[in-house]
This record gives sequence, structure tokens and C-alpha cells, in this order.
Amino acid sequence: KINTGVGTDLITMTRWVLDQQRKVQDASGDLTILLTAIQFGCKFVASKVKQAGLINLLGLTGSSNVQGEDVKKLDVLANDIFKNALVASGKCCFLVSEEDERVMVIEDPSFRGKYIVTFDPLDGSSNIDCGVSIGTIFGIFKVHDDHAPGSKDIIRSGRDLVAAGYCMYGSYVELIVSVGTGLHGFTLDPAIGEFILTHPSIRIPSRGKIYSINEGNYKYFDEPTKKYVDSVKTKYSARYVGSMVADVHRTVLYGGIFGYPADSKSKNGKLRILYEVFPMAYLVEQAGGRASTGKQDALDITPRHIHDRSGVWLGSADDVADLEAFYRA
Ligand code: AHM
Ligand code: MG
Repeated sequence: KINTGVGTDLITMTRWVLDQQRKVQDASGDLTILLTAIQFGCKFVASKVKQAGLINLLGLTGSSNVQGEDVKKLDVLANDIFKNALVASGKCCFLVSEEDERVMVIEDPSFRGKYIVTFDPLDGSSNIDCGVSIGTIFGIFKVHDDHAPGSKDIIRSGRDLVAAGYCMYGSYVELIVSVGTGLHGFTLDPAIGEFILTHPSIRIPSRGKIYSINEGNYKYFDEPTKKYVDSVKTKYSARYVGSMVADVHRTVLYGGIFGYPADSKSKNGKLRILYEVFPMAYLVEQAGGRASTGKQDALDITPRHIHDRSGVWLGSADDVADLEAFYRA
């Protein structure tokens, strides 16, 4: 090989997905096309996030989303960007977005495909206005029967995911994905506009030294959560961004535990099963970590409604096991 002093054989995400596709079940190229659309959405949103402070995208639109929370302009934009990109891919039949109360059904047969994408287009809304890391989270399911897609394809266990990922818009832009063959990280090279494989086969340390939870909710925590938090606070460091993508990303790279449990204020937790809990649980498991409600594996939940929530703990396998022990005691 000629040594030019710079890397000339970069593994872009598209190249990597094509490689994976030769190894996994989907040999049609459809998943590759779908992931290309998602990459495009992430790059588009990343550029808007960067400009947000300058071009007056910040602030409220005056409307609220289906959970009754204020919607920021950037959330709306990100939602539109991802919906347009996903529909245009021609590989989806249903889209479930945090920002839309109803499932988006792709009726046009020429644009309809076999995948269901669940996504939170811009998570971490409380951090948008101050320029702290935010992200996109997505999960991908496949319909049972191409000819008769229905609600049974959407309301299902997390074990049925065929792929998932998140993109963090932080001090750098990182797209973390799994298609069921481990967890891999790609960093956006802004100069060439490509996601480059920088973190192949990520493994979460089996034990960490960081706990990440909104301790301002302590008085609402149930007894096992209080006891667990009390047990780690004397020996671990506390880190909490308040953006799930940033908190999970740190947990994936450094180890430790992230939790947003169900408590007396948020009876079912805060995070949504289909597009927050499931994708993150899947990704963490792909890296050798664990995700649990405290009582069962998070991927084994089956939601009843598309916007259902659940408590979740995820991260290093030994740390999650410690937490679960408090629930069994
Ligand atoms: P959002 O979808 O409105 O942005 O809320 C989800 C976010 C997560 O990113 C984060 O883990 C959590 O809410 C933080 O909640 P809190 O501010 O209650 O600690
Ligand atoms: Mg969210």
C-alpha cells in the first residue's frame, strides 16, 4: 500500500453497512438504503443544530407535543427532516415519532417498504437552548408479512428490533448503530460529509464508576431505587446531562449506570418505550451491557400504546445486576 501520511482507506458508514449486509439476513439492500436515509437525516439535523444559536431557531413554537410538553422549533424541523428522508427511502410502511400523536402510514405502494421506524427526532429538549448535547434515537422493526402490515407490527416486544441507533450532536457528531452484529460508532467528518468508522465493536466495561440519574427526584423514588442510589453515591461519581443520548453515550464508553426509573411522580417513568427505551436497551445489550426496568429486561416489555413509557436502568452488566438485587431483596 502507498503510505500517503493520511488515511485513504476510510470505512464510511455506507461501506460498513454494505459489509454487514453480506453477513446478516437482509440481502436485498433495503436496510442499507434505509440507513442511508437516516444518515442523511442526522447530517441535516447536525448542521441545523450547529446553526441554531445564530438563525433564531431557538425558542418555543407556541404549540405542544402529544405529551403536552413545549415543542421547540428545532424539534419540529428535525421531525420533518427525518419523516421526509424516511418516506423518500421507499423502505418504510409505518413511522412512529415522539412528535406525532399518530402513526404515520405510508399508503403509496410505490413508496411503501417493509420496515417500521420508531424515532425521537431530537431528544433532550431541555438542553437545546443552552447548546448542550442533544440527539436523535431510532429503532427499526420489520413487518411480519409484507402484504398485510398492521398494528401488530408496531406494538411488539423490543426483542423484535432488527436495528437501532442514536446520533449525538455534541462537541462532535457521532452515530452509533447496531444491526445485530455488535455496537459500532461512526464520527462525522465535516470536511467530507461522511460518517467514518471510529469506534468498531464497542464493549461496555462490565463495571463502571459513574451513576447517572436525576437525583432531584429522590423524594419520589421507591425504596429499592433510594437504597441503590445511597449505595453508589459514596463510591461512584455522579454525572447527569439530562439528554438521554449524551448520558447513554458516556455510559457506553466509560461504563457505569444510567437510570430513569418509575417513581411516585412519574408512575411509568419518563422515557418512551418504542423510541427511547427499546433502541437504547438494544444498543447496550449489543455492547455486552444490560438494560432493565429493575424487575425484568427492558427489551422484554411489550407496550400497549405507541407513546407508552417505562422506567429503565442501563449500562455495565454488573452495575445493573447490583440495582436488580435491591428489587429482589
Ligand atoms: P424529551 O424527549 O422531552 O427531550 O425528554 C427526554 C429527556 C431525556 O433525554 C433525558 O434522559 C430525560 O428527558 C431527562 O429528564 P429530566 O429533565 O426529568 O431529568
Ligand atoms: Mg425524547
